[in-house]
Order: sequence, then structure tokens, then C-alpha cells
Amino acid sequence: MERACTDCLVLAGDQDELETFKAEVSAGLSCSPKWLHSRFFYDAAGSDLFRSITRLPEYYLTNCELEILRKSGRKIGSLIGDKEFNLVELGSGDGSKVIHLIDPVLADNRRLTYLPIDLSESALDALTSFLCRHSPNLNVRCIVAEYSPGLRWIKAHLEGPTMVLFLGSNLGNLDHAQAEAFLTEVREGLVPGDLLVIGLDLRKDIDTMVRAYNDSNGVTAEFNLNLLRRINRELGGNFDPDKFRYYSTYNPRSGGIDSYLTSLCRQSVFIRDLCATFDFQPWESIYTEHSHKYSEAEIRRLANQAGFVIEANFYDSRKYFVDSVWRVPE
Ligand code: AVI
Repeated sequence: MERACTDCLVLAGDQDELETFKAEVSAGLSCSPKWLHSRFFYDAAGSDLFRSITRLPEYYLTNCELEILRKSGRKIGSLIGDKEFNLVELGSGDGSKVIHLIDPVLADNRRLTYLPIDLSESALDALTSFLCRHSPNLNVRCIVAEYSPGLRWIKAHLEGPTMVLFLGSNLGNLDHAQAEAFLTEVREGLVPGDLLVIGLDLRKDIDTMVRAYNDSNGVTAEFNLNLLRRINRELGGNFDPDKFRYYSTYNPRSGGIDSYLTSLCRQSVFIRDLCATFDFQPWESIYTEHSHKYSEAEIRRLANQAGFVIEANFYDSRKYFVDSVWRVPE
């Protein structure tokens, strides 16, 4: 079912978000070792905390990608050709990155329609009002949806060359099988000649990577602990966040940062809407997030496995981060 607005389309999700949250919390806390999926970090409070993370000096990812887009946005935008095109962004962001692609296209008197896809209608509202002020001539069509229904809509409705953006190393929060399936789904929604621009955090000095997830102001810790607060708010849990400690470390075997919330004592947590109590031993951990860091070989493998060919790679000056442009071959 779709509800069309002047510039905003709301697509029904595959699943009810609260029911999914309930089911995942129940499954994750019943497991040994316990886990909670990082996709649930992003309620309103978590999204605010994430915005604060992106401004931290230790969290180099955002600044590196901004440097790339400021320097190479025009070049990236030219790779799709000189015809009118669709610029689809998976995850809406605040507009600060995408304007470096949009501005040069408009300045060159080329036309594009920008279609951000995001689950959060309020995030898309904020983005649209920013873009209306920044680029009044830009065509914007917001799609409030999970990525899968959003991609299906794109496939069924869009005509003309399409460039999909998936920035911020968001792919890194998926496990390998999920990442492969997701990239294949993106490719299946496109036609030969279309492009995917994917932002990926590269492997580097371990201290630099570890510092990015252990900021001195404790914002990343709060970002993780907010997940326990969200369970309290939305599912009637009685987590005491002060009885958990955030811990994260680089795992050289998997090649990413693993994050945990560790119980500081023996304790039991009751979650009303699950009618269930979960027991924690001292130092027992909840695995909350994997933030993958990519090698160049891994990026080539991922692109090939999903049926893309790499068209170009754009790096920041320190080579910490890459915006890799992948094409659907003929
Ligand atoms: C959104 N994602 C790519 C971030 C990351 O780096 O994994 C989320 C994050 N977690 C802790 N800090 C930022």
C-alpha cells in the first residue's frame, strides 16, 4: 500500500517495527552469548547521539567522507553521464554530504531527481526543508520505507540512469552474508550502466580505529546504553544502564570493531512486554555492534560477488576511507 504526497511517498514496511524490535530483543537476550542488533540504536535519542558522534574529533569517518565528496563530488556525479538522472540515497543523512554531489550537477545545468529512502519521516522532513532552502530548483521525492520495499519501488517506477548512494560505511554494520545479500538486492534493482556509490571505512592503524569507538566524552558509550533505555521506554524493561559498561575492541580476525555492553554485577532484568526475566552474570556481555573495516581485496570481492564492476575509487588524503563507485555491467 502506498500513500502519495506531493513530494513524499510512504511505503508499507515488510514488518511492524515494534513487533520486530520485540522479537529481536527476546531472541538476542535469550541467546548465549547475548546480542542486540545495532539497527535498533536509531530511535530519536539514538539518532541525536549518532549525529553527535559524527562531529567528534575521534570519529574520523564522517570528515574523511566529506573531504572526498568536497574534492570529488563533481567527478563522481559525471560518471553517470550527462543525461538527466535519478540520485537515490539509502539512509537520508542531513544533506551535508549529498550537496557536494548535487551542487556541481545543478551548476553545470544538468537535471536530476533526488530520492532519499529512510524509515524516519521526521529525518526526511528535516532533510527536505534543508534542501529546499539550499537548492530551491532541485526535484526531491522522499520515500519513507525500509530499504527493501524502497528498492522494489525504485525498480518498478524509475526510468533513466540511476545512481544509488550508500554512504557512511553503513554496510559495515551488516554481517558478511547480510552485506552480500543486500548488495545483490541493490544490483537487482538497477539496470546495466547504473551506478552504486558506496562509502567504506578502510583498515588502518588499530589505535586510530579503536579511538573512533572510544571517544573521550563517552558519547559512543551513551549511544550503546541508549539501546537499554529504548527497551525500557518501548517494551517496559527495567534495565539500570549504570550497571552496564560499554566496551569495544578491534578484532583482527574478523577485521572490525566489536562493541559490547558488559554487566557490572549479577543482576536480573524484567521486560514487561515480553513477560520475561533475563539473568546476567558479572561481566557477561551483550554484543551490540560490528563495524567492519575493509581491505581493498575485500571490496573487490564484494563488488564482484554482487555482480558489479568497480568503476573508480575516491580516497581522502590519508586513505582512511573510500567512496567506491560500482557499475552494473552490460
Ligand atoms: C552507522 N555506522 C556506520 C556507525 C559505525 O561506525 O559503525 C555506527 C557507530 N557506532 C559507533 N559509532 C558509530
